[in-house]
Amino acid sequence: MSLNTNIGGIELDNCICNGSGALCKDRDELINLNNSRTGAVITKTSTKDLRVGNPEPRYFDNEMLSINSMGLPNNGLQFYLESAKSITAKPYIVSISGFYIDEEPSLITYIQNKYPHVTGLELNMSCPNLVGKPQIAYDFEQFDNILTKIYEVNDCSIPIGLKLPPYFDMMHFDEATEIINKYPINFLTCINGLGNGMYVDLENESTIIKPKNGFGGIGGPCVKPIGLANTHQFYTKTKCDIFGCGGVSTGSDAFEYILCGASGVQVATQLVKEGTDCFSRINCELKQIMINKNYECLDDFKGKLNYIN
Ligand code: RRO
Repeated sequence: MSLNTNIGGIELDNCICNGSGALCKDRDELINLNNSRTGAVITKTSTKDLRVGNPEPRYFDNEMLSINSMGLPNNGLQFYLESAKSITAKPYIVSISGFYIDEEPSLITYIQNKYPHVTGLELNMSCPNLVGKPQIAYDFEQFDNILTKIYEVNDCSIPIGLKLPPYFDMMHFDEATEIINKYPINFLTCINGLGNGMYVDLENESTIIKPKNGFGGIGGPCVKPIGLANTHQFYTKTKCDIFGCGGVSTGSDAFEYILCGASGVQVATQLVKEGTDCFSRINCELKQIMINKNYECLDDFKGKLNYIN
């Protein structure tokens, strides 16, 4: 019985990983992840310079959802590149803001030459919380232009993935797919938070987070159906491996994502709630489901979703 997998050329002993943004910003958090059962260490999305992010309160969660407007607080790309040496136990995937890559696309060559300990890159094309900036992958022209630039100026021997926003319309799935399929992208992470949701604090008759008058990215259990749908759409429409993300709290959530075509899953809201113990728990729960169903490896059920007729 094994949960090992390969995502875009990155070999993982365990298909259950942390999602970018959750407990992966500072050195202690990265070391904690290195010592945990996560299959890979994925960093907070990084920018050129350190950012403190948006004013607090900027995160809230309950049993149904999380809402955040962190505003990309991070220690700057150089910090995450230098931290690679400390991540000795598993693959290390550095998340980079799509806006930063747009400004300096040759960064990818620089990273692969100078930081061989970095295993892969996840380019964030979908941050919903930057005041005055769109989510890149909703602006198809900009999305395509950035990818053109990336593959023009780099040979991209390092595995590259894109973190996508959720799409809701078949036309949008088709448009995004047409762009993605033009480039040798190694993996997709489906999905980032649902942009610009709102949670109302009934007792105080107010918003629950401060930035953008309460608008924030929604994650947690309530987004799982959207994450599953996006995973399955891109599984059937592209050749990219997929990290399923959005509402993974249990082994059965992970199983559902893999059934929809994911090669691995990322845990974000649940990681914030439970801490790094969530990885071994979800790992055990997934293995138990596989034992009950007589499956020995992920390929026994990956993408094998039945359509009822
Ligand atoms: O930092 C954030 O506000 C943030 C980012 Br970069 C992201 O990609 N997704 C999200 O929900 N929050």
